[in-house]
Amino acid sequence: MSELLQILLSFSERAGEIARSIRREPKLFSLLVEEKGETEKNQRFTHDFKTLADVLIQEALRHHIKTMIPSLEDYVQGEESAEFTNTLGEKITVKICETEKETANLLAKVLDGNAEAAELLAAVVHSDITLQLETELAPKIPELPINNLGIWIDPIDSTGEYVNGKSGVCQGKVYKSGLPCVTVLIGIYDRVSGLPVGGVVNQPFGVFDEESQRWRGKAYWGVSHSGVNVHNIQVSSPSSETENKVVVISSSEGVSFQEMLKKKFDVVHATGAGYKLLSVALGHAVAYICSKNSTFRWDTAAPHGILSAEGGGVVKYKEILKRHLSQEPSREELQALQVNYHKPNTASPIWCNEGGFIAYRSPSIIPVILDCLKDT
Ligand code: 2IP
Ligand code: CA
Repeated sequence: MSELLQILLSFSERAGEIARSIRREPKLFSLLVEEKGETEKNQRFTHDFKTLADVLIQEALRHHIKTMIPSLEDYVQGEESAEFTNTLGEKITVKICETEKETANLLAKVLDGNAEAAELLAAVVHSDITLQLETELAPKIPELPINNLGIWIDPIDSTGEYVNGKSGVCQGKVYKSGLPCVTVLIGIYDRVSGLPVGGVVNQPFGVFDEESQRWRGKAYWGVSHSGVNVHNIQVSSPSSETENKVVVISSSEGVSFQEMLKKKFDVVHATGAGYKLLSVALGHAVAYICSKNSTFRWDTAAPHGILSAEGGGVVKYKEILKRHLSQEPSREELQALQVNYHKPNTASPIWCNEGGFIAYRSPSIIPVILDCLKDT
């Protein structure tokens, strides 16, 4: 049983609850959204949003790790900067304080003195929400070497869908957009090899409960360490790899790339890098292909950990294309092409997934994809 995984799983649920409670109160929600600073802007978005929920979740994890596993504190990296500007133009560094009261006072500054909202948020951040690992799986999880590990967090992936708040549109089993595409991503990697060791993906808006008229979360995890793979994913149909022809991609991919894939696959545009990776892990799609520099290590680390535990992975797209492989690559070949999490790129943006990637559950799909794309 891994104490770290238990801590991160519980934390992901707390993060999900922070995300849900902010959305539940529309007045609070509108207060919390501010436009991202120019320098932080994602290449493709004209309007990208940083929410206080994002920053709060990230800093709450940092605080939590510091308390529970102090030796890991310096190895938690995330997407967001902790700086938040309120409507008075004051820059405030969001952090979780020792007491709920102190956190509420700090948040009140961010919220232009709205004490009620600040108290509500501080209460969720300091609440003790837990989510237990499945009792039948917990004993199978290997102990992880804490001193060699690093953590990547994307507190809220698919911020656009989080802000829009629509319930979502499905194509087959894949949501193309909407709140189910929002994920909290916490990935664990080995600081020496850079390879994923495990991950937790929490979908704060996984299911809408008609009776309570509230969203409930879903949490997925996987661990792959020293030859032991454990995960809580239940793939509905084991033969889906051959029947399923769905490949998920970003709507920002070029037309000719999409046309090539359509020769062999049903191409579905879905929002959220984390969600597309989760769709592959769940067997709702056979692969997620990203041909550009449009994602970051914090987007892929957590689901990469789950895919590894399932025997799949996330390989570098441009590099695998260059290999002209006509057969299923060997385990070693695939291992050498996995996206890593410890080395920044030499050019900016330093943590983007340079050259794109292919995420898969089953290595047998790789030659089929490469055959489709051989003329790119
Ligand atoms: C985004 C988000 C976008 C994704 C982009 C990510 O992260 O996942 O949806 O674009 O690559 O960086 P697309 O949906 O077109 O794949 P965030 O929402 O955290 O900025
Ligand atoms: Ca993201």
